[in-house]
Amino acid sequence: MDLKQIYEYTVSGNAPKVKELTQQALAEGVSPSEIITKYLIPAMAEVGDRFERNEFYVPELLIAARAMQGALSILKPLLTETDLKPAGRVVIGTVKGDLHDIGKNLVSMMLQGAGFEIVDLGVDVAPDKFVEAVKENKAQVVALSALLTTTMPSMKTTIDALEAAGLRDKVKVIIGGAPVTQRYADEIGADGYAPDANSAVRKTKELLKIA
Ligand code: B1M
Repeated sequence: MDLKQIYEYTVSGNAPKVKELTQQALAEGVSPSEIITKYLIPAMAEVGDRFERNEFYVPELLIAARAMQGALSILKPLLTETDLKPAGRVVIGTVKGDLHDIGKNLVSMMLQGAGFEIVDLGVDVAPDKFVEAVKENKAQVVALSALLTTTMPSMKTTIDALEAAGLRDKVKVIIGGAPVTQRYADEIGADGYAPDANSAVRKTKELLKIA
């Protein structure tokens, strides 16, 4: 099969076709992570570029995102199949005011795939919700995602809330999302920054000193 079609049908937002081709690719032995990193992620990047060039508008974004989510719903259980003891517990969420969740879901899935136990708080998560979840779940890592420059400050507010709750030295904070940079992570006192889902796994392992 021509795997590039997964990319093309994701860009054009044909959810049934993307699902069908994903299943076909799996049947032919293509790995779930290859489908995600080589076809689905680049397709959404292309959709983003077209949006920026005013070639795509919100409806096109939504149907492309839905096509990608459809494929991810098939791939997710396969990525998380592991008999290993969890490598650690990660609380993840998109920060307050921000509703973007595709990247966050990918990071979450990749971390699950790498053996981490995930507590996903969803989108628009207030700092006190992160604090509560860290306490309740005794998490080792908090992973914060933001896609809007206007919601990035909520990452700092969340770190401040962890500090105020006396939890800051008990959890590592990793941040990411399209507008986020290493420089911003340093500025707000996060422990780590990752530009994409794969490096989020690498960074989390590095922070927890897992080989
Ligand atoms: Co929005 N949006 N959006 N949007 N949207 C952006 C982010 C934008 C850059 C588009 C643009 O103008 N060029 C722009 C932000 C501008 C800015 O702040 N500088 C923008 C805007 C303005 C808005 C609205 C305000 C539009 C409006 O209503 N006027 C609105 C805001 C709503 C809100 O959140 N309150 C809005 C709404 C939406 C939709 C609902 C239509 C939809 C989201 C659907 C959903 O998420 N369920 C949407 C989309 C799809 C996008 C773009 C096109 C694509 C985002 C995406 O899913 N990318 C985006 C343009 C772009 O990014 N080029 C845009 C694919 C995804 C795989 O990548 O999320 O970057 P990404 O995640 C990557 C990495 O960043 C990283 O790993 C991921 C995988 O590699 N990563 C992490 C992410 N989180 C991480 C956490 C980590 C580590 C790595 O550690 C914890």
